[in-house]
Amino acid sequence: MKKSIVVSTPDAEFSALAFKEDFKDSIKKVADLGFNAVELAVRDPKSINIDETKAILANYALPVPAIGTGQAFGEEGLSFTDPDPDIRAQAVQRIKDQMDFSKEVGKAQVIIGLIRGIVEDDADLDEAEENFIKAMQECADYDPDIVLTVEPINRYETNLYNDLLSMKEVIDKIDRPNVKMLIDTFHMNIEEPDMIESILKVQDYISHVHVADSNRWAPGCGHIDFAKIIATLEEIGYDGAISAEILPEPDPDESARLTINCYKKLGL
Ligand code: LER
Ligand code: MN
Repeated sequence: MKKSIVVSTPDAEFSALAFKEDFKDSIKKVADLGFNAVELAVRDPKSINIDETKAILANYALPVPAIGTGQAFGEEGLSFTDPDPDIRAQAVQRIKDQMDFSKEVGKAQVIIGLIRGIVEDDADLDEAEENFIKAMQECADYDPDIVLTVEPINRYETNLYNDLLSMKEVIDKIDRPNVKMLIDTFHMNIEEPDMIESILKVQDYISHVHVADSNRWAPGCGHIDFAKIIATLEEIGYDGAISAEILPEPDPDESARLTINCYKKLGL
C-alpha cells in the first residue's frame, strides 16, 4: 500500500489538510518525510498551472493516487443534487475537467465527496438521488478509463450517503464499472456500527482509503484501531493508497511527521 497524504493545489482551501500553503514546498516536505504518493485537492484544474504541477510532482517522483474535488462545492456551491439544473450541469462539467486533469497525472481516481451536495429540508430525497445517479452516469461514461470514487461522508457534513452500505446501494444503481468507493476512517468512526464488518461487506467496491483518527488528527492521535484496519485491508487484497486527510494539528509539519511515523509503525 502506498503511503500518501493530501496536499492542496494553490486554488483550494480545506481545513482537514496538513499542507495547503506553498505547493512546491509542501511536495518537497512530503517527499523528504518518506511519503511515496500524494493526493491532490483541486478546486478547478483550469485555474492551476498543470505543467508546473506535473514538473514538481515528477521532480520528487510522487504518483497521484486520487484527486479531491470537494472545494467546488465548499467554495462555489457546485453540486450534483442542486435543484437548479444549471448548477448541476456546472458540477458535472467540473468533474469532467477533473477527469481530463487526471489523465495528466497518471489517471488518478477522481473523488466524488461533497460535490454530491446536501439536500435541503424541504427538497425531495428521491429526486436528489435521481439527479446524483444521472450525474454520476454522465461522468462515468465521459471517460470509462478514469475511476470515480464516491465517499461516504458523516451526517454532520451531508445528508446524502453517510455510511458504506447506503453508498454500496447507490453504486449498484449507478451501475458503471468505473464507479468505486473511497472509505474514510474519520467518517466511518462516526457512522459505522463496526468499521471492520462494514469494510468486509463492501470489500469489492473499495478503490481508495482516507485516514484520520477519531479527532481528525494524524492516525495514532485518537482511538481508532489502525492496526486492525490495515490488517483487514491486507486480508481483502487492497493494494491502493492510504491517504492522510488530517487537521494540521498540533502544526502542519508535526501532523505529517506523526502520520508517517504511524504508517511506519503499521508496517506500510
Ligand atoms: C473529503 O474527503 C472528506 O472527507 C470530507 O470530510 C470533506 O469535507
Ligand atoms: Mn475524506
